[in-house]
Amino acid sequence: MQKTVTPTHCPYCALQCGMNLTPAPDGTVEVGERTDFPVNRGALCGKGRTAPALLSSRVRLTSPLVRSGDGALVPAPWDEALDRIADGLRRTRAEHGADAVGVFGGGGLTNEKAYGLGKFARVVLGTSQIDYNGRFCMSSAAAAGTKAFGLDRGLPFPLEDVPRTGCVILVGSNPAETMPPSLRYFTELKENGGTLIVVDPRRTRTAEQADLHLAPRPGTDLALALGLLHLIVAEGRTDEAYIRERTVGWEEARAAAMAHWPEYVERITGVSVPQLREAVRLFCEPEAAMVLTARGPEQQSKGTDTVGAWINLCLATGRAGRPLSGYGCLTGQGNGQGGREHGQKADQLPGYRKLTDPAARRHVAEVWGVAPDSLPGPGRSAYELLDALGTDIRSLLLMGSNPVVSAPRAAHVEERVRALDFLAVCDVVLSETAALADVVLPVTQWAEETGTTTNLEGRVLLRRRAVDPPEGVRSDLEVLHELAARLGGDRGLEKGFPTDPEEVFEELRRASAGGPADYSGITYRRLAEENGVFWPCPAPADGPPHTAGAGDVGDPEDAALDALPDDPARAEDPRPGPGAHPGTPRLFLDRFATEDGRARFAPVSHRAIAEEPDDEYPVLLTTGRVVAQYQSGAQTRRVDELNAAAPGPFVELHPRLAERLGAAEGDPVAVVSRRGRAVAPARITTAIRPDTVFMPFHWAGEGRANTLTNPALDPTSRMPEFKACAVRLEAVRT
Ligand SMILES: Nc1nc2c(c(=O)[nH]1)N[C@H]1C(S)=C(S)[C@@H](COP(=O)(O)OP(=O)(O)OC[C@H]3O[C@@H](n4cnc5c(=O)[nH]c(N)nc54)[C@H](O)[C@@H]3O)O[C@H]1N2
Ligand SMILES: Nc1nc2c(c(=O)[nH]1)N[C@H]1C(S)=C(S)[C@@H](COP(=O)(O)OP(=O)(O)OC[C@H]3O[C@@H](n4cnc5c(=O)[nH]c(N)nc54)[C@H](O)[C@@H]3O)O[C@H]1N2
Ligand code: SF4
Ligand SMILES: [Mo]
Repeated sequence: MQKTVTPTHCPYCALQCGMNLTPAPDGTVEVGERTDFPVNRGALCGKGRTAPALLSSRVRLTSPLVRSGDGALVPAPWDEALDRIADGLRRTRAEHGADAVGVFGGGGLTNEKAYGLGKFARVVLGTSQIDYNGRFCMSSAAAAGTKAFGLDRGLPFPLEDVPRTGCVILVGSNPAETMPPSLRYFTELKENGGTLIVVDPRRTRTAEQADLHLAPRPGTDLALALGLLHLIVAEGRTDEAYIRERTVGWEEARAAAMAHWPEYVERITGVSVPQLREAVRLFCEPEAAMVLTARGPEQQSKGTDTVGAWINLCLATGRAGRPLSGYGCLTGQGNGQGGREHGQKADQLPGYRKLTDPAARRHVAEVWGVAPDSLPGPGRSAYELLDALGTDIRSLLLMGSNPVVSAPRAAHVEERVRALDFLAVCDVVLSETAALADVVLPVTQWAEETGTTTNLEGRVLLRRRAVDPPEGVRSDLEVLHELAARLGGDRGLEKGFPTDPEEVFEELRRASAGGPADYSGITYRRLAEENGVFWPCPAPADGPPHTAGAGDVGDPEDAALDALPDDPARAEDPRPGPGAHPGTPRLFLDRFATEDGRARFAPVSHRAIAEEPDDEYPVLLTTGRVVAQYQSGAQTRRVDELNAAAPGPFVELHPRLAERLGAAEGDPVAVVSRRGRAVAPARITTAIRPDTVFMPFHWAGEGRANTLTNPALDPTSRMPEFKACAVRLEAVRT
């Protein structure tokens, strides 16, 4: 029997590693190395390697479930489940108005799904109340990047540039656990003579690789960046010509930095002045350097200002919009980048357009065949939306998130979810949030459907269907189609919700045309042949084939993937003409995307975290991830091999804290904040600051880290303060 090998991409994180999938006769699916994809060149982490376990009907939903009279979730036919959802949403709209219906999406959804969900909310439901879990992810970096550069794309250059720069400062990022195959870019950097600085309150596996590890107190990265800028000015290491020609706002930013004396910064952050000086030397000596941030500095109630301060370092030293230099954010979810571009965000229309921009409304309304005035305005951000459940928002349609585990102040969020009049969840598995729903719809996932994602580099990719879905499940696109048919009355709205992903992508291309994230020159066929295309990529008719800032297209070896004969992506799509835009691997080389082409310094000063420790809650809690579990754990907690590697929650703490508590390794420890109490075994290590404890957030139940976290929001990005809150520790007598 001939085996069908399908080249596709991992379901999990934003690296979107390439992999080959081969169905075996016994119904299982083999994962093979796909070396032609340049980002991971075949390497996979344990999550990617074991991802086919999720395809097994042993762990997933294969029938719709509805809440029966006695309160249990019971299997039901699709038509009944869809009718119930339509009835639930319709009733809320009739009784409380369109804005009483909420929609919550996810950054793991493909571009087609994210686009469809945003359109469904605005066109079919007519609600402004839509947001998604990406708000909890990279929204502070997105806000700061837009302010500084006029455009937000996670990395403005491909990862292949990293090993060729002189120094990388990795701020609050732990790729050794969160994107293991990307670690080679940093080891190659060091092999090439470059240096790596890691900023993390914990000596992580990533920090162990660093030439210099700075371990600030959680929530003080803003002061740290200001202190470094102070030293850069004091040591005369600024690039005055660059500042003059390519930036605006230096005087104010400089004055703010000069008010942050190194000794003052040492007191706030705990990072010593000699270490600050060493960081400045390593960053400034080479020709080129980069700053990359992830969730550490971003998930703070001042995340936008904090990222702005790190961007200031790049601007003051001429390290942005130049070859092998720049600021980038390491996006998190599989489609964390694309998911934030096509309209599931509260204030956004497809193509990264603003919902408040009249021209954008006209353009998108025309593609959708509706009147611009019929489009609602911006709605609430993710946490604010969840907080309004059961009061202003009475019904919710949720696709691609598990907020009762992953949202801050999770016990409150769970209570708000329970207070809803009606909840519908589309998921692959019965997540903790799905278990609270009135109707659960079982949907197809990555390897069972074709769709596009956009990885952390801004590279749009084709994820191909490799296996048939089990009987009983339908795709998210089919769900939107069916609900549009039921809720659109005689308006024939279901036609606006095609179930074929390529047809949706064709519409997305038109909706994004001319927007900041322009996909109009990208086709499924190009994605298959070129192994991904970097946006912006306008269609030839929309402008000159090469826009300003377009860099080279990358390694010729990386291109031309042999698509398979039965590949749906090889449909009748015409080949891109000779004038086709090559895509934009590198942004800002000639000019930034602001009106005058110059970057903006952020005028920022240090401020405290929203909840400083005090006598009652004297310790800082920070949260994050471990390598073998993913996010709320809804998927990875269902994979045996991953559970064996990371079986449950824990509290990482310093021996000094443990001693004061009288706790030994493995003893249960209660962590108590103003929001609640969680209990998990102690993991004692000198790798963490003595004033800080760390908990991963992958588990529900007693060890749920988000029972404790503080929903204080960043004023611009509306990001909650996942990375710092005040707690006290209690020994648990067993
Ligand atoms: N295994 C695994 N991989 C994943 C995911 C997963 O859940 N599991 N999720 C994916 C997603 S959606 C995302 S967003 C990424 C996240 O990827 P990362 O940002 O790398 O992950 P985190 O563990 O949340 O945070 C990174 C580091 O920030 C540190 N930190 C905590 N507080 C602070 C602080 O105040 N300042 C600084 N500078 N650092 C601080 C933590 O100690 C941690 O080591 O990972 C992606 N990859
Ligand atoms: N304390 C703390 N909390 C955090 C963070 C932190 O660092 N600390 N990080 C935050 C970050 S960065 C993120 S991104 C969030 C993520 O947290 P969540 O939004 O909860 O993310 P997931 O656990 O990935 O949930 C995705 C859900 O969608 C389902 N799913 C997968 N594919 C599909 C699909 O194609 N269609 C549908 N309908 N469903 C699908 C999965 O089974 C799963 O139930 O957590 C945030 N919460
Ligand atoms: S690093 Fe991310 S994309 Fe790559 S295999 Fe692991 S989870 Fe999948
Ligand atoms: Mo994320």
